[in-house]
Amino acid sequence: MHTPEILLLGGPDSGKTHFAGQLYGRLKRNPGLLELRDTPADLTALEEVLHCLENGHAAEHTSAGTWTDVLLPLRDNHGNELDLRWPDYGGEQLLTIFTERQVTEAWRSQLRLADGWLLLIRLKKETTYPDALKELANRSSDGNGTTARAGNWDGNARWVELLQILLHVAGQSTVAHLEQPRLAVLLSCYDELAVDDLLPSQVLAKNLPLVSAFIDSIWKPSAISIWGLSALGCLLEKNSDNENFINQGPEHQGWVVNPDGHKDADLSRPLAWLLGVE
Ligand SMILES: Nc1nc2c(ncn2[C@@H]2O[C@H](COP(=O)(O)OP(=O)(O)OP(=O)(O)O)[C@@H](O)[C@H]2O)c(=O)[nH]1
Ligand SMILES: [Mg+2]
Repeated sequence: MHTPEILLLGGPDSGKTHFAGQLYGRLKRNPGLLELRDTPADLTALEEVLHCLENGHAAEHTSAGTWTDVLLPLRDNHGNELDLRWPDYGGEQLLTIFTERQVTEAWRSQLRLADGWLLLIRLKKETTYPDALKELANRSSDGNGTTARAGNWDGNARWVELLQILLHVAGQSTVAHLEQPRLAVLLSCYDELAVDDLLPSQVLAKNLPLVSAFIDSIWKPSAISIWGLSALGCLLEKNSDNENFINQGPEHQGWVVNPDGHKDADLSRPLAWLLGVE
């Protein structure tokens, strides 16, 4: 049995838990490239999320100290069987790695073992300061406008620094072009963005140009793919009672935008790409 290891990387509020719940609903009730071949052993975490979604509202924030794993017994569209351990955790853990430059043993071994990284970036929540560079070039500083930015990292710098730390811990060099771990970037909550006709890779390059350039310089083109992900298709709050979720079921909500710009209801596609399933 093939048991690939993947690592889900996403900060607080990036959509990890809702993606996990929606992926589970798809694999179970409305499969695409990947489907469940048995009932996973411990379902509590995923069933809870799906239960909230069936009632039309959002699930809880995952508490900072939590780390849970669910073993998903999967079958691909060629009948190959694989077991995938799907992690979920409080997104603050990823921020702590960045702010404290320390990783726990659990994180270290995950980073070293993983064949693929699934990186969730919710662009709407990223803070960048593109005007600051223009200001620097155009006039001498009069002190205005600088206080709000003082001490705040630009999202570009934060992600690049975090990726460098993670690659270092994983034992990967940042001078060779990487083939492993494969990297799927999921621009989460894609429904929140005005993307016009841009491809997901262009949306990343427009919003976080330094992150896009860093990824392109480190990974081999064949080892990266960039997707839009809207696991829910819309925002759900704790007190929502969304009728589409209640009447049609969560397994019919949400979509991805493939790297070629094509919209697809199969939420397992980025995972299938990461696992090498075509
Ligand atoms: N618009 C939109 N909102 C979404 C989507 N997926 C999740 N959300 C919302 O984003 C918020 C955070 O989602 P979570 O899945 O809880 O995020 P998380 O990464 O698990 O966050 P932590 O548990 O804090 O680490 C929730 O309020 C969701 O309703 C989506 O596809 N579109
Ligand atoms: Mg969560």
